[in-house]
Amino acid sequence: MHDHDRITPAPEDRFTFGLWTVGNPGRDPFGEPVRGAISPVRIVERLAELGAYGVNLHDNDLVSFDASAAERDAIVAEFRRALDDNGMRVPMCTTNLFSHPVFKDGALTADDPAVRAFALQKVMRSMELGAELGAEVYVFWGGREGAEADAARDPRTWIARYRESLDFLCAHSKAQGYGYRFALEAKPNEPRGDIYFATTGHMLHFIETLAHPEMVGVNPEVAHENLAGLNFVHNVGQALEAGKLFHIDLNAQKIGRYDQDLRFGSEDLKGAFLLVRMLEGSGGRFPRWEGMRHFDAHAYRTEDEAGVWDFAAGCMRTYNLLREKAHAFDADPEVQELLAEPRDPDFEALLRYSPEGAAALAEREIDVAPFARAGKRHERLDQLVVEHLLGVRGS
Ligand code: GLT
Ligand code: MN
Ligand code: MN
Repeated sequence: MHDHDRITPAPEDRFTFGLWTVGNPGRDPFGEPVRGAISPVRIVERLAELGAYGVNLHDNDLVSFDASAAERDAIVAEFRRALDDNGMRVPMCTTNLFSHPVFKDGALTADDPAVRAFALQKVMRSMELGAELGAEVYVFWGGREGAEADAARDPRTWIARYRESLDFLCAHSKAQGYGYRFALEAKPNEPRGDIYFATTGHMLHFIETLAHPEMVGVNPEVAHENLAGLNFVHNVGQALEAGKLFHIDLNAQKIGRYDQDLRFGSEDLKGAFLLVRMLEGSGGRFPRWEGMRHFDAHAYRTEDEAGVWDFAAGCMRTYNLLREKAHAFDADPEVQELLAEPRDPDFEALLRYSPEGAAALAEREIDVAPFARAGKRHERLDQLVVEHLLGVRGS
């Protein structure tokens, strides 16, 4: 296969974008939109041309908040046609529980039972829309589930409310036969001063307290874990190890800034490389992750529509370039040598617990001096990452 074929995005790469990502008009807290809205039908057509697999959406990315039932049906039918005509799918759907003023102090965790009931009803309708479009993953990002004034409610209160809501919605999905897998997306702050369940790690624990934990996993986002100052590869790795990586939001972020949602790989190229290497199962120690490679990012505010498509193509090309770099890195004999795991059957046997083994280990003399002395050659290993990325090694 030619390099060109491995890098040019194709549906088998499983790239998806949110309607809200390429559709982002460049509004920010200080400035008006800089580009016009791009219709969902046009987004489907252009992304298909660029080699994407599908598009994901919030209910209100497609159907406006106050659309009538008849308007909704017409919009969905037109969108469905565009998907079919362009061979595009909708693998993930979610609910906008953050734009309308009714959600200003939370949706599923709001104090007023009527607001919580409205939020549940909105999710139920949106789940129905997603099911109609073939979505299999349902994302929950609690953008307004948070606080500025923490005196307003005790953490145990919002935790219990969020649990009750998710238990309700899991039961509803089962009863309707939607077959959804729910993916919880964490973020520490923005738009609230603090958002509840700040990180993917918080979500992983909370999931185990639900009535249907097997239905629920996580949707980590590069920028969000970065906002919390955390190591994204470690957090995604923990989710993978737990069998809980149901979805992923790929983008880029400069440390210490607002939530930037930048083009994938445009910052922290080494972090992006290590992430792609892990997701692709490069080196064969662990399997390739089979989920969607979803981009939750948007073009710079300096761009017009042409720049939006440059942005989208860039996300996908960079992912594929990093995938090829990862395979070349793991095929490099020097890398393989540096990564060879030390074997010592005698000590390995002592690591498996048995009462006799523990007694034997307690008595065993271990000469630690050679291990204390030996360097790990991580300087060389990390330099090899840099040399592969800069193209002076590998293909
Ligand atoms: C919003 C947010 C994202 C979430 C989306 C899903 S919407 O753009 O910033 O991180 O993934 O609700
Ligand atoms: Mn996201
Ligand atoms: Mn974000």
